[in-house]
Amino acid sequence: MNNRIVNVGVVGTGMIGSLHAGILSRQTDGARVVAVMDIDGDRAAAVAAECGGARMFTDAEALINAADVDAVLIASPDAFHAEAALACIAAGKPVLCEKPMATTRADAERVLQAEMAAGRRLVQVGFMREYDRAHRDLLELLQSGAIGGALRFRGIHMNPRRASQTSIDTAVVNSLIHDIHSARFMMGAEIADVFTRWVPSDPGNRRSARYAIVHVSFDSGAIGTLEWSGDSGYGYEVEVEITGESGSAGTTGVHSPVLRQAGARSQAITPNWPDRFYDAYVEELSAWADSVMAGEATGPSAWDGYMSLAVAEACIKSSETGQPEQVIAVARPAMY
Ligand code: ISE
Repeated sequence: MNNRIVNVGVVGTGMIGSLHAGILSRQTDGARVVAVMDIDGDRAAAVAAECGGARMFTDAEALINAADVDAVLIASPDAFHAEAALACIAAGKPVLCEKPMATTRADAERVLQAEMAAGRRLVQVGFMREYDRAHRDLLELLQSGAIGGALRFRGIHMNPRRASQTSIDTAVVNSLIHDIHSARFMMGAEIADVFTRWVPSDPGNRRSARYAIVHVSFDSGAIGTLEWSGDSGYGYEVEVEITGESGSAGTTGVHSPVLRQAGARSQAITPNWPDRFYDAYVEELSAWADSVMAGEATGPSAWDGYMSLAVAEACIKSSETGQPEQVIAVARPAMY
């Protein structure tokens, strides 16, 4: 790495990969995109051109091991995240791995163990809500003691209708995993057990998911709910509300101006997550570039990636057994 700018390789140039590549090229002072990988050559070529002529690869390992790539951003489909993260650790390269870090607890544990064997943090997981102004302000308020100890977490995560039917397993691992992480970082506690209830989107397919509520208990004694919709019918919204011993505090999901007109009071709602969290992605990427430059990963860690999958696995088990389920996880290693 020359010591002024981080040369990034982007694995996966779909919706989130191209969003990251655009922000890294245009809005992140300390980074530039020098390589992109996708099995879809046209998509890779379009993103490479937008990044000012990045090199194109069709093989993730080749990009990860390329000598001119200092750090890697993994934005391929979820099932490929763990192997790519392991290849980055083996190459000793810092990596921002989109969530989920893996699709199973066992694979997440492989990434965790590999990073521990490397002896230093290389992995940051893309839980971008940690960089969202509304979430940061709320966390600061909680930490100031303004509402006393937290008793209850409520997460609300409304998605517009998804392109294809989502199973409860995918809803948890791909989407509700954000709320699992939010609950952990906002409450400063681990989730100990979960109970999943949901409404199928297709009455003929019990495991399809339209709306889910997961009840959680924390190891601090607090309780909570994670509410998720795969078809809100109105747009995209994420909110957090925390009840404390002496008050309650929450984010507002909607930031647009209040419009009073023609006998109505209204506020526009963002259509989907790239609009709602754009600023958070910009913050996340610039913090990541700074951390790569400083030589030490910061932000959501491989431990967060692992724990979120341990909770996700318990949520899926609960959906199968119809009972509350304990979260099974290794003890938190000293490195985290
Ligand atoms: C997507 O992958 C994201 O990460 C979004 O933040 C989330 O809201 C959406 O449900 C996911 O599919």
